[in-house]
Amino acid sequence: MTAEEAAALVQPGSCIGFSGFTLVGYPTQVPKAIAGLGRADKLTVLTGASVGDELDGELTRAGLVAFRAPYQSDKALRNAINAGQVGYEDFHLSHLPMMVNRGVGPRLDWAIVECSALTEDGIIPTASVGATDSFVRMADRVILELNQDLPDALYGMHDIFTVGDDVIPIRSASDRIGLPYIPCRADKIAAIVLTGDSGSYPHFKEPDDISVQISENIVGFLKAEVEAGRQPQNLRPIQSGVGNVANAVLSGLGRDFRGLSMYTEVMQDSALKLVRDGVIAQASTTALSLSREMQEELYGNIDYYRERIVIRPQEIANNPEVVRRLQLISMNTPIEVDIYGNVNSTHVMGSKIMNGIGGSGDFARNAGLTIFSTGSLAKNGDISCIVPMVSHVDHTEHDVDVIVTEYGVADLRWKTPRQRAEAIIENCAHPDYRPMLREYFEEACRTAGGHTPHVLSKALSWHERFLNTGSMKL
Ligand code: 0RQ
Repeated sequence: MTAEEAAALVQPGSCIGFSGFTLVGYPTQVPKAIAGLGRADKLTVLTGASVGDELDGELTRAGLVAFRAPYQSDKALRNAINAGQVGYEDFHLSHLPMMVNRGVGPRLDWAIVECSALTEDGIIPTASVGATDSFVRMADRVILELNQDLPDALYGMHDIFTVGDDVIPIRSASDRIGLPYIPCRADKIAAIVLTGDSGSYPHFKEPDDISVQISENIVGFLKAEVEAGRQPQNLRPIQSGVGNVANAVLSGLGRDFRGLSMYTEVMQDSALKLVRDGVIAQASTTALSLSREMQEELYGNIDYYRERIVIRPQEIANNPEVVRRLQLISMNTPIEVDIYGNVNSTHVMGSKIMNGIGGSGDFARNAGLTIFSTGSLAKNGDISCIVPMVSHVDHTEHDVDVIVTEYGVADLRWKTPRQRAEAIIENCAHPDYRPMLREYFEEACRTAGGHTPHVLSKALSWHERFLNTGSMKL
C-alpha cells in the first residue's frame, strides 16, 4: 500500500506501538501520512524510546497525540508535554514491555514497525528492537514499513526472547537465547509500505575539555577498582547512557582497557568505534544509535559486527535479573545531583521534563557499580549541577555508588549521609559553588541535625533564585 492508504486504516482514539529506540528503527512515512490526514486524533503513542521528528514532531504538531510513553527527546513533543497539551508517563524502559505483555494498560490496536526484511517466519528488525516484539505480539494488527535501503545482512544480529516464568539464561553479553526474527502471523499484517528513508540521525558533539576530564576521572577510578581486586582486568560488562557526556566517557576507556564487553540499551558512535578497534570484544544492546558516518561503517562491515553485537528487546537488555547477574558497571548522566547523592535525571528546575528516565533506573538500582557523571555546571555557570536538594528525584541515594564531575570522584559506598556530603562538595562541586554548599551543609548540621541534615526553608532556594534572577549564584 501507499503510506496514505495504510494511514487511513488508523482510527481516532487508537493505541499505537511504534518501533524505534534512540532515533533508530522508527517508521517515518506512515506517521507523516497519519499527521497529513489529520483524522486519527486522541492517539496513545508508545515506542521503545526516543524517535525522530518525522514521528513525534509531526503527530504533535498535528495535535493528534493524547498520551505518550515511555521516553522522548523531540522538542515539539517536549514543549507540548510541558504545556500540558500531551499526557506523558515516564516509565522505566524495562517496565513498558512488561506491562504491554501482561495486558496492563490500553489495548494495542496497532503496531507500526520499520523493518529491514520480512520472511514467512516473521519480521527482521532494523538496527533497533526496543519494544517492537511486544507491540507486534500484543497488537490487533500490524503495519510494516519495509526499508529497502537497509541491508538484508542485518538478519542474524537480533535475538528475540520472550520473557515468561523461567529464568532468562544470559550469562555473558554475547549469549544468544532466542530467534533472529520477531514472530508474526501473516494474517495480522494489514499493510506493507515500501520505503527507503532512514529518518534522522543522532548528532554528537566532539568531546570538549570537560567531558574528556570526566572520562579521565572515570578511567582513573576504574583502574583503581581493578588494582583493588574489585573488578577484573577487563572490567565487568559496561552499560553507558545517552548523550554527549556518555559518548565522551566511553571513548576514554579505549586508551586503558582491552577485551571489554558491553551489556547496554544503546550503543552510540564511540561504542561502535571501540568494537571496530577491538577494545570491546562483545556487545549486547537494543539499539545502535549512530551518526550517518558510523551507520555507513556498520553496514559496510556488517559481517564483522554481526559476530560481535547482539540486538535484543529492551525487556531483555534492561532486565534487572540480567543486570544484577552480570554485575554491570552502569554509567549514566544526570541533570543534577544533591549533596547526599540523590539524582535527578529528568526534570529542569523541578517542573519541566527533559527526556525521561529511560533505562537509567533499570540499571542504576540493579548494577554492580552505579556511576553518574556530569559537568559540574550548566548554562554557562548559572546553574550548579551539585545542589543542596534535587528538585526532582529519579534515583535515590540508595541507588547511587559514585558521582563524577570534571573536578573529581566521590565514592559514596560505605559512607554516612554526612560523609557523602563532604565527598560530593569537596571532590565534585565547581569551586565557585563550593563555599555556598559548605555554608548550606554547615547550617543544616548546626540547626537541623539528624541523620541527613537539611534546612527545609533553603533546600530548594538555589532553584528558586535561578528562576527569579537567572542564576543560582548569590
Ligand atoms: O541543554 O540542550 O538547552 O543546551 O541539559 O545537557 O550537557 O549536552 O548533556 O547530552 O549528556 O544529556 C541528562 C539530558 C544529559 C541525558 C541528559 C541541560 C544542558 C543542555 C543536555 P541545551 P548536555 P547530555 C540511557 C539512560 C536521562 C535518561 C538516561 C538524559 C541539556 O543524559 O536524558 O540516563 N538522561 N537514560 O544545558 C538545567 C541542569 C542541567 C541542565 C544539563 N542542572 N539544569 N539544565 N542541563 N544540566 C538511555 C535511554 O534510556 C534511552
